[in-house]
Amino acid sequence: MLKLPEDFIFGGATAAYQAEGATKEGNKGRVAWDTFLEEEGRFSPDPASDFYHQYPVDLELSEKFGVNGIRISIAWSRIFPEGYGTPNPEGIEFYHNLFKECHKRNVEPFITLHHFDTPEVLHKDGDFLNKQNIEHFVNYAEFCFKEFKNEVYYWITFNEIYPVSIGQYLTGTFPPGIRFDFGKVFQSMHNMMVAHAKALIVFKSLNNPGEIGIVHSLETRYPYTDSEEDKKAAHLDDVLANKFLLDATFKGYYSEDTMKCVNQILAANNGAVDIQDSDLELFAKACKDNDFLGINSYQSSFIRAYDGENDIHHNGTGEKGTSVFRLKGIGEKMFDMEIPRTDWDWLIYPEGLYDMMIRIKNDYPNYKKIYITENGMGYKDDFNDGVIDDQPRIDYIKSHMESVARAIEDGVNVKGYFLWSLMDVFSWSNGYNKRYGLFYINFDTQERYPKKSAYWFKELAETREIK
Ligand code: BGP
Repeated sequence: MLKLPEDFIFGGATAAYQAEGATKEGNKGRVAWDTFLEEEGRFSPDPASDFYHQYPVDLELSEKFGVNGIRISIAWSRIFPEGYGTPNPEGIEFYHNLFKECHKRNVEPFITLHHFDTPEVLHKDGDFLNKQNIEHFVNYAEFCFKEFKNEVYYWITFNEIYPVSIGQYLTGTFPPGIRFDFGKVFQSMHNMMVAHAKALIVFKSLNNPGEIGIVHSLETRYPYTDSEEDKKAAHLDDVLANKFLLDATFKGYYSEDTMKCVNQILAANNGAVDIQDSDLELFAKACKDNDFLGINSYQSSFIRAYDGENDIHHNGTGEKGTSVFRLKGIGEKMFDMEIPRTDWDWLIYPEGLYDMMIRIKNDYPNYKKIYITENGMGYKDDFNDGVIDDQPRIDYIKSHMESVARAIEDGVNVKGYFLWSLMDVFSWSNGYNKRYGLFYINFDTQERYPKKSAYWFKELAETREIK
């Protein structure tokens, strides 16, 4: 039986916009998502999990169920409603109280500065395509490093740069809803990496106690068959989703192979990216100072060669078999395979997580340590008189935990695992029926109920044995 190390973090993950609700309280500024969701008319970000008011309940439950770490993000627009300028005392006080409660419950907070929710004023002005917004982000980060230095030890600059950029400019599922603009995808990823490097340099210059890292969505791409065409397609998709960002983070430059693939993708899609020498100087300086890498991983992809036009259908309803993801000049994601998948067509393949950790150790040996900062299973939970039997989720977590334990045995320095999500939360493009939590939420009453997985997780955290 596999066992996890003694100092391992058994965490739960959340994000401000998906958990807090209260989008109009406490002088919070608007974010682009507010308008986007209003216009779409499918779901509302209120009440979400009402974490803004319920956090003492969630932290008490965390302590009771062995959860000793929590990922929380600060809503930038609670601190600076317009993105910059005068800070908002109510927002600051809210986070002081929240972090205090974490410590009271012995739940270590890991704090993300940007989890998809740029203030609307800055978002309208180009979000991270506009270099001025890099400076606003770095100022906001510096403010938080100083203000919360006694309560926060672990800092994360960005959550998932790749999904932000493709959501905004490729699939159109995130505001501003633009599709198939590869130039903007690469530019926004690059500029966010510049913002990360700058924030990291500022953090180190303050000499605060603490650690800083970044969370990337890192999911392994495999060729659908052994053919050279499929291998090439999988490699191009890997560069787009993984290698471009990993090179910037840990090498401090984009390798020759990475740039060759980027240019090929851009040429096929009439796009361009502007990378300045001064940006690369920042990367070179910052790449040695990442204290940890956060890996978010839910699925793996199998890619087949494809020579048609861009074509995407986002399965945001949980209607199995409706996903389409074909990219011009790259390849096509295959869904209908002999591998189990969720109702949202996410392929359940824990080997992909193992392979990614081994790859980091081999290709980016200066990575220091890894936290699995998100992993979990979206599932339509059944609620039967307060009993929620989510055995498929337990099987999912167990198999991924086994990948983590095996990677540790094979020499990868993994220090913790954060389940997405601690309690049920609002899902950006899937609403409220895609549940992930250890704790079920009745979104009408905001009552919490531990699922079967919560009891399983508690035993895991107590024994550290994966059974
Ligand atoms: C990650 C995000 C989370 C969360 C999760 C599940 O990409 O960091 O915020 O939403 O995915 O995704 P979804 O809600 O789309 O199922």
